[in-house]
Amino acid sequence: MVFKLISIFPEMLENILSVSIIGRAVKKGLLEINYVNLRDYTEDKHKKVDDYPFGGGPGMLLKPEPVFRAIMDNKIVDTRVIYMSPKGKPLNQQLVEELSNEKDLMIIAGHYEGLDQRIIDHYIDEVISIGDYVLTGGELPAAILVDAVGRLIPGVLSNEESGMIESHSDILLEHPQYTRPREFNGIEVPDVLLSGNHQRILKWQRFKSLETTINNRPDLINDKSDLINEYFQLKAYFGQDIK
Ligand code: 4G0
Repeated sequence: MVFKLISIFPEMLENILSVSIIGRAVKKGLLEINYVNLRDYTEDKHKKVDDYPFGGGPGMLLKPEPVFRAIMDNKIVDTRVIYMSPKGKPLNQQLVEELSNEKDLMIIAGHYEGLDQRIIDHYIDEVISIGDYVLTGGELPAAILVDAVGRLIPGVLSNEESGMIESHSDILLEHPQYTRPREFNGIEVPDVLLSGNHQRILKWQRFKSLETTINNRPDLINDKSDLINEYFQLKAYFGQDIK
């Protein structure tokens, strides 16, 4: 899979994406990431990329011509062109999975108040938001998209790491996990996990998944009365334990 990232700060993206799991995948040749500097597509001597909005208002916009040239110079027939903006459709694991089936993704990282609408309407396939907050630029959102999509490409995660594929696409959040030592700063690992009773461990993990989801993401569970009933049953069952 090839990613083409268009930005006025390509070094920022390269710094993030050349280390850790994605960096390793690039070195292995499983992914290719092309960093495109938008300023290379200006034609004036000041390399100007931004301008004031018609009609007034705060902030600046990216001028359309350099963005257009950068897109046209780097896109091939089946490139899917994505623009990161807080006004986009929310990114979720389902969209990430869909994008992981593409062979060529171009991601435009906007700045200032964004892009001229003519570029969005005519040359962008998809506007995507990583969440309901505003950042100083689209570079971090672009890096997040590359990470989320990249880790689904076969071979990118090791056998150990790929146990974690899906997790957020199913209904419940994951249960808490513990590793050695058994006692840390006087805090014990829950007894049930050391019991060797596999049935009981699975039951406790199910209880904790339900508890975490109800507390942190009630929207994932809303009007699923069967799950709420199951939670209270398990809470009563584990509640009578001596700690
Ligand atoms: C386009 C994406 C880009 C428009 C980009 C800002 C958050 C996200 C940018 C704006 C970004 C996100 C209208 C302020 C650059 N911030 N949530 N900043 N406006 O995905």
